[in-house]
Amino acid sequence: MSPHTLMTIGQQFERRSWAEPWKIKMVEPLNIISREDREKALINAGFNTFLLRSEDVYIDLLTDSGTGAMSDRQWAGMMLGDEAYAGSRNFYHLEAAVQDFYGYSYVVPTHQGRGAEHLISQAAIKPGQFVPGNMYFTTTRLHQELAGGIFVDVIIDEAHDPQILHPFKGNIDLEKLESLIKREGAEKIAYVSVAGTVNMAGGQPVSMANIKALREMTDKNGIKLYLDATRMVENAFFIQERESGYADKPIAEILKEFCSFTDGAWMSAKKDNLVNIGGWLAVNDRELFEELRNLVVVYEGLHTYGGLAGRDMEAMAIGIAESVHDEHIFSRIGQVRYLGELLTTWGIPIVHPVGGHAIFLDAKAFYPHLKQIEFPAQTLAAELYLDSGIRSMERGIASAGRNAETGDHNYPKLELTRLTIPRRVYTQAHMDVVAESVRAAFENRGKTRGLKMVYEPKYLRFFQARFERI
Ligand code: PLI
Repeated sequence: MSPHTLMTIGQQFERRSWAEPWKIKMVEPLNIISREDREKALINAGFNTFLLRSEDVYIDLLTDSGTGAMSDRQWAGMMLGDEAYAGSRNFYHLEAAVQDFYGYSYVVPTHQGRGAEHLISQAAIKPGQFVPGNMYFTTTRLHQELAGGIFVDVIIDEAHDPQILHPFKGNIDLEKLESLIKREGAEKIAYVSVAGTVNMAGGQPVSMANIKALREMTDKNGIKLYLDATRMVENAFFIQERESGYADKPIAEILKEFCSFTDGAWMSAKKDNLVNIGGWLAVNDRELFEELRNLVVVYEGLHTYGGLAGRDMEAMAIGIAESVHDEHIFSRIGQVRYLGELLTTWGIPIVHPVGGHAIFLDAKAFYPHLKQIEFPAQTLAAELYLDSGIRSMERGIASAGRNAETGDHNYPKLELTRLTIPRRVYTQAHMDVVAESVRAAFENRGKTRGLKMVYEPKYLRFFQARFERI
């Protein structure tokens, strides 16, 4: 990795320090309950942070999904909701924003990302086809499997190692993809599923060179290439920072260039697009669009609202435009990096390089005495909550679920606890508090016992599974 990639945001702006490009207009008080009450709340929640009540949480780093703060302009846009069943003017604003900033021709709104994943999976996968992707994401893979697809991980090997410093750890390994195409035949590949950034790898980006090469390979074989654009603006930041030729290009330009190499995208607008609810699906193929537009009325709502209120679509259209401001994305990733740098200074094992949306604690390195089946990452999430009321999320064996064919646990190489930073919500002082809590859990690590799973639902088990202390 070049030294350039390690520059702080402040250095990029050639000033000593940097600050958020906004000021706070409204505040929401935080609640902190006693350690004794946290112990009770954790037991009631079956040691699963998804089952905690938010009023029992102090700093909520469960997810960056739908937890961001909207701007005054977005809130003003909410008042302009056109709540017509059909043809809402806010839909046309959203459509224009996706076309302008992402460059796709046809847009279908959905209630959130998984609604869009459902539609594209149903429309583009025939049972028994393979869906190669750059590491799995929980809901994405499940919808691909429910449509009869077989997910194949073709991310570069470096992505599975928390310590390797590779500037684009989200890249697809072209040799792995080529050998899958050769082995199975191009007609057995539904499409290539590429996510920028890669959530489960630590928010790691894909390079422009990689997407260009992917486009060439898929074109040569007549295969479609679809993008999970959920955090693609953050991906564009890393291209600007790390890839030669992009340092002087605005984020908006990089985003559009990247998307131009793909045939379409699905979006959880709850992340990059700065809204509390919403999603969309966009493609360039008219025929596929007709099919998606027909499917959306079955599962989400009419094709001009897709399960959303008009006001939600207005906020999304405005959020899209705000999300590509260079200052916004610098400070967003800068805050994540600030937390990462603190933890690294204190010798706490995290995934490197620090990615776009979260710090991923390496729970295997944290608790070397725990076997993976003792749920080290789930344990660490529980310990952090106990220590300070901070809520994080398991991204390890519980999230990885079971093998669709054998029913065995999947044992991912990465066993991580995610501290996910909501956009425009917390200050650097909150990050200090979080870092100190992680340090306390780290100092206590030798005494920590693991967990056993005592309840396991069939789908996406990490959301609702229950655990007990061993
Ligand atoms: O939560 P949804 O249904 O709006 O979006 C699903 C989804 C799709 N792709 C990616 C990369 C995601 O990260 C994602 C949702 N992520 C969540 C909820 C998270 O906490 O990371």
